[in-house]
Amino acid sequence: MKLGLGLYRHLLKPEHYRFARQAGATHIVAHLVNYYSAGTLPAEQAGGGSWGIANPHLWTVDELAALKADIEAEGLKLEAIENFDPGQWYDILLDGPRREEQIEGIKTILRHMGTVGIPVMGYSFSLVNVWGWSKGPWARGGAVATGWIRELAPPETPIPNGQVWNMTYDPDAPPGFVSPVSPEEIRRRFANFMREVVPVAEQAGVRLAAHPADPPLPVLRDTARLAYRPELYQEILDVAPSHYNALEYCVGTLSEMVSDVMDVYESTDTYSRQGKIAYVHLRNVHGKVPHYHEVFIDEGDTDMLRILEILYRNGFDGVIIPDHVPEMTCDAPWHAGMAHALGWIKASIQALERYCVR
Ligand SMILES: [Mn+2]
Repeated sequence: MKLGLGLYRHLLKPEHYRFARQAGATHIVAHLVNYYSAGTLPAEQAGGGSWGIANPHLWTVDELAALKADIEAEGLKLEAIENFDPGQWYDILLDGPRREEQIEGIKTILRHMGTVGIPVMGYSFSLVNVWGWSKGPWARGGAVATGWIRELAPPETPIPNGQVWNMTYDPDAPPGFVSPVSPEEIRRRFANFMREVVPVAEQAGVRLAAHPADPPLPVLRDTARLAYRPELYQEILDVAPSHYNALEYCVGTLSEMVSDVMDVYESTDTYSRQGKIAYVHLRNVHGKVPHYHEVFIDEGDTDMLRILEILYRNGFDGVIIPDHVPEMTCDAPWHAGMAHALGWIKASIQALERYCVR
């Protein structure tokens, strides 16, 4: 099992690569979307409005190769790109008039990634993306963390026209809202998308890796969501069975799910046993939707060492990154929070490799 660090676009700089390496990471997961984030989103940004302007630009071979070279120059490997830009695929999500053109765009991106040698593309097939988070001093010692608490979320308005994934792709869109999307309809859109792009992912040698619905609610802002219970993750895999149709396995989101079929440990066993986990987001939480908040990795409801042991015993050999982390009280809250999580994961991997027989 390998330790990685996820970096938002504004953090893709040599000093953050060096920070990752110093903390013992060997791999980077890079976000190229230009959403605001300093590790966690401020509540006012998470709750409403737009996070920014979506960008339809298709990442070129040269751009991706330069990113990879910069990361390798600091002694690390680029494991994955995380998230398509809403500008690249809004009409795939919305089933709009530019869908065919944008499907070709997604295929182009996958081919470019294959050419450069980036093994994984993480994505989240959702119209809403994350929404309605709040922040509070909810982690150990009053560290500020993200949560989803129904009473603290803003009124659940539909998605305004011209927006998807909390970002604006058309500032001149007419007033009004995106039409409601049923569970059958979101499944249909997803299945059609996967049937077209998975063969290209196979040719390119790039694994598509699906994030579950975050927060894991069945419907948000009038739009149905895909994997909001652990057992529904299987539907994502079964739509287009392939090694290249895999999971961006988010332990925190799975811990937040309400299910009487499968808990987070059974889920981790089920999907790692199938070899379907491309990489892991590791974070701990307290509570479940619609009332949970994030905490430090070594507190909260989920026994993270047990999760890592299941992954290890099932032969998972991919990258594990901390997800968002609580902000520690100091001059560098994000760095301290990340360093704490990275150190904890690194020590746990070392302990499993030394003491756990598989
Ligand atoms: Mn996640």
